[in-house]
Amino acid sequence: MGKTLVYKILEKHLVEGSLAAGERIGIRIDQTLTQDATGTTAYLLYESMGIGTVKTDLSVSYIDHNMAGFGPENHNDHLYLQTAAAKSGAYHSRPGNGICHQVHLERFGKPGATLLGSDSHTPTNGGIGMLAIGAGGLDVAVAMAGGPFYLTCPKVLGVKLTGKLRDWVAAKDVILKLLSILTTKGNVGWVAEYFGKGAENLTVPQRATITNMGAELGVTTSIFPSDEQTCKFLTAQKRESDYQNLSADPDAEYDRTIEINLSKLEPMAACPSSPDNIKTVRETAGLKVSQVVIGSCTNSSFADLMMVAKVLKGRNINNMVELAIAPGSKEVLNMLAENGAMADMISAGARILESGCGPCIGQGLSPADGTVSLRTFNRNFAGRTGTKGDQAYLVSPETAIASAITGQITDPRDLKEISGIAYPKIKMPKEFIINDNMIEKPLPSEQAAKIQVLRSPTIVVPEMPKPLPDKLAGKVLLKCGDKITTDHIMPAGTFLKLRSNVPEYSKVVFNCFNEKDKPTFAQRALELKAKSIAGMIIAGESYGQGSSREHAALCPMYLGIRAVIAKSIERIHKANLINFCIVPIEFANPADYDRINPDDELQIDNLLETIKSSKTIIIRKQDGSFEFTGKLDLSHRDREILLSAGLLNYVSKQTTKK
Ligand code: MIC
Ligand code: SF4
Repeated sequence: MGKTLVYKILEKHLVEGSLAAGERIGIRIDQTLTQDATGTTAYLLYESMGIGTVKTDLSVSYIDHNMAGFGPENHNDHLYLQTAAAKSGAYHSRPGNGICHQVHLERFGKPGATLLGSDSHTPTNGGIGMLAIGAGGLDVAVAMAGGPFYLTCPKVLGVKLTGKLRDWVAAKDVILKLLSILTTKGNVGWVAEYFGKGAENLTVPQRATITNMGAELGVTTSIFPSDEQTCKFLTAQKRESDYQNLSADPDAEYDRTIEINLSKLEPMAACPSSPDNIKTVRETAGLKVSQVVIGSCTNSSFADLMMVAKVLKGRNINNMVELAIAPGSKEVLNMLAENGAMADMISAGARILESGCGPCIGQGLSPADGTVSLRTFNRNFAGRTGTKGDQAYLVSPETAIASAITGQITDPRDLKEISGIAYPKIKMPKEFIINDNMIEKPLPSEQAAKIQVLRSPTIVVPEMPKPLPDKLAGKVLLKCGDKITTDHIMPAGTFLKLRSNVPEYSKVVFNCFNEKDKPTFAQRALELKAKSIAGMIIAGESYGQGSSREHAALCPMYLGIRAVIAKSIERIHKANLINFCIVPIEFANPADYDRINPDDELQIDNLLETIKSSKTIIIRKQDGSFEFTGKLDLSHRDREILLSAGLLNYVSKQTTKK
């Protein structure tokens, strides 16, 4: 039987375990990326390992999330990361240089290599044929130190693309279509591998839009073959030497195959408030729009923004719409500035934002109350825009710009009829303007060793977990429903700047569930912690969806949370819980969820022995009224990490042993 591309790359990088779906495996990581919102903890933890120079082929520290600079925190983080990266022999992409995934695709992504990034959209680089995986910062720090990355050997979903996208139908519509089929839950343990004639027709940035939003499916990663398109892109980036031809064997067998005919697709929209709440744009057409934001790591490439500029040229945006555009990288911004496209956007009334995450992570541009905001982003979780009760729709740049002109959700295929606008075909440039002056290169080691790391008091080394007790007496601090995202657990927006200060940031854990004039989740948790009672969380399906932010484990750990009992837990979040010594338990019988209430006092006996060897765990109510069974779906290594009081302790134990 022929091999899938995923398995070919895994095989080349395997350092532990055997390549069979469901087995726990360890793989060598060639490249890592961190961004500032997860990077400060990653580098603090990396520093505490005392490794010195990174052991990967290359590691890049990016600044793209926390850039607004209200107060000194952001700039403090930037200086810390720049000096910590220099000291560690890593590259550093300075603020303004662009969004990590876009810049990585342009300047570093390499077909056939592995990339581990402390951001859930790291699979964007699957668009260039990398095996690119998102993880918590601590896992990335371990990879920087030369440690393998451990994962469940995935099942491979073959996505066969046939046909060709029609005018005004975009790569975004492909992934929104797939989200309508697969939804955001139930895809843990899978990788999506794209192939077929339809895939050949897509450019690397189009492919990257698709692999980017694989994160919303919850798959481990997504990947495209490396072919002529990849070669063209790398050549235009003056990196043709990084090219190699890679694809699945013609007789490769997939665990499941889905076929999408690109010729039959139409513009789609993810409606509030989940990326899988999909309708066709036609179905939502006519809804009044007040804000349109184009950008994010999903849709801010040169071709995306050139198309937008061409539509805007010589026109005005609707007078009731605010249009903001954030180019994905300095490279894109430079190209648009040089060829005049930027002037066309500005003249039409667009507000140009700097190259960074910006509104995608709630850093400004929150929409007005009760209004519709159209975004080319990848996430529209409730409140992520910074407005309570927001109505954010996720669409392609084509749909976004059509709607910015008409003032209502508009199928871009209707633009010709409405405004006489013909589809602007955009050709990929033969050469991009390359200027890496905002990327600091690693220094020779003697110079690196002399760097003084600048760490201001707003950057606090996080406390590490205490060992688990053998008898865990706890209380249910929160019972929540299905699809609780890491944005629910650890809000970003105005709180994002607290990322480097766990005691401060912890005050807003589960902030969306806090009620006015009542003690907050954090206050209740700390009260229990003071009495040495463990906090516990009960949740429904797909707990911890969304981002890789390990603060969604680190901050609850700081507040004394020791167990999460859920119907199911998403991959990255589950790993983060284990890394910070919170026991992830899944209900053996999901109906037991209904029998537990907030404030119930629960107890687990023989916890340590159970973690050591058992696949199930008994949890009982302390009043003796009821007991139920949980599943412990953990690898041997996961168990060791929990028993060692977290990943950092585990790693230092391993190093001492050696
Ligand atoms: C996101 O899109 O939610 C983020 C912000 O990029 C996160 C990382 C973070 O929370 O810092 C992600 O996707 O992992
Ligand atoms: Fe940044 Fe948004 Fe992409 Fe996250 S999803 S990396 S916040 S642009």
